[in-house]
Amino acid sequence: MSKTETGVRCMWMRGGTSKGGYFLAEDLPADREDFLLRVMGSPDARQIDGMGGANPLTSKVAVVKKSAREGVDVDYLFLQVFVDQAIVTDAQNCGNILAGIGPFAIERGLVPVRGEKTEVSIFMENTGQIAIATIETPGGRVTYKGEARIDGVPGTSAPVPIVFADTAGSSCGALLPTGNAVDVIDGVACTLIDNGMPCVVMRADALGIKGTESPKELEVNQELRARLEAIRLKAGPMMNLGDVAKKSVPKMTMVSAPTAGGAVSTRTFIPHTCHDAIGVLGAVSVATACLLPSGPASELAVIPGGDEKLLSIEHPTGEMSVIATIKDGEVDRAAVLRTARKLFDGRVFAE
Ligand code: NQM
Repeated sequence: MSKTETGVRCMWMRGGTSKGGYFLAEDLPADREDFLLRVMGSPDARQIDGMGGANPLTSKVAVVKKSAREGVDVDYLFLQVFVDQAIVTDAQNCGNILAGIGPFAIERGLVPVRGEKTEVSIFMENTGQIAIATIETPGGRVTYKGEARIDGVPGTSAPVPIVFADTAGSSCGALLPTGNAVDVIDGVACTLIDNGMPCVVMRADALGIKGTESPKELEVNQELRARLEAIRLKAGPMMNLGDVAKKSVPKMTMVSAPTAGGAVSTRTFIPHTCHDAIGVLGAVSVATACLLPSGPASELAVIPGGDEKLLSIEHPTGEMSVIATIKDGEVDRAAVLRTARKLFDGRVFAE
């Protein structure tokens, strides 16, 4: 019997504000793409015949294996399964699904418990960088229970702090792939930036919106969507990403002045659905744009003093705190707090 018939071992997890299927690389069948489309129920706007939740944030996959790299525990490949198109892409990373990798790796026996807390070093295959996640492992077992709260998720869970270093130019080759803090595309001043996630950062008012609208309001604004997509298709090649028509990057973030005491307010298309919050590495990239000497984000941002800056990136359902450490005038490392939860462990079928 084939793996599609016998089912494939899989853990379904919430990672940060995303949700998806976590697989060991060795468990996946050879026709990975067809299999994952079938598992999620894509292409179909409702994903009615699969596990996907009819939103890019709930149609995600993590593929994990023990790492052969010196000093690294596991390799993590992120796959975005499009909802309404037959596309499975590794062209982006995901810092939310990343939050579940440590617990998953410990539960599957890839990483031993190292004390009351277990540090897991994760090589992110999509972009070639390392993240360090700290997992709560009291009494020798992963716990998902705890008091940490993140916006966009009800209730509290065990904290999963994650530290990133060397994320600049993860997909674009340089933090500022055009060498400029500002490029003008279709008359709109844009910062084309990649500190872990390729993003186009623009002022909301340059696109005729206030920046405080709800994602639903923005999603029905056809004129805005058309302008954003036209800018995105031009920005892709400028960011060394090539033709991005069928890619989920760059993300399109519109910034406005903070309204809740944070550093800046954001609304982000990822890239065709408006995010209810903001991606993790998207937030790190936008926080970095706030710290540039010029550009749409830095001219609006309220920046705290010191070399360890807590930047609260406001989004439609709250905020994401990014702690940016500055060295020689540039962002050297970034840290975020996430949580994760095991939802289901079993076999998934794709017959
Ligand atoms: O930017 C959404 C998410 C993400 C990706 C997206 C992410 C990140 O919220 O690191 O986490 O931008 O596709 O899960």
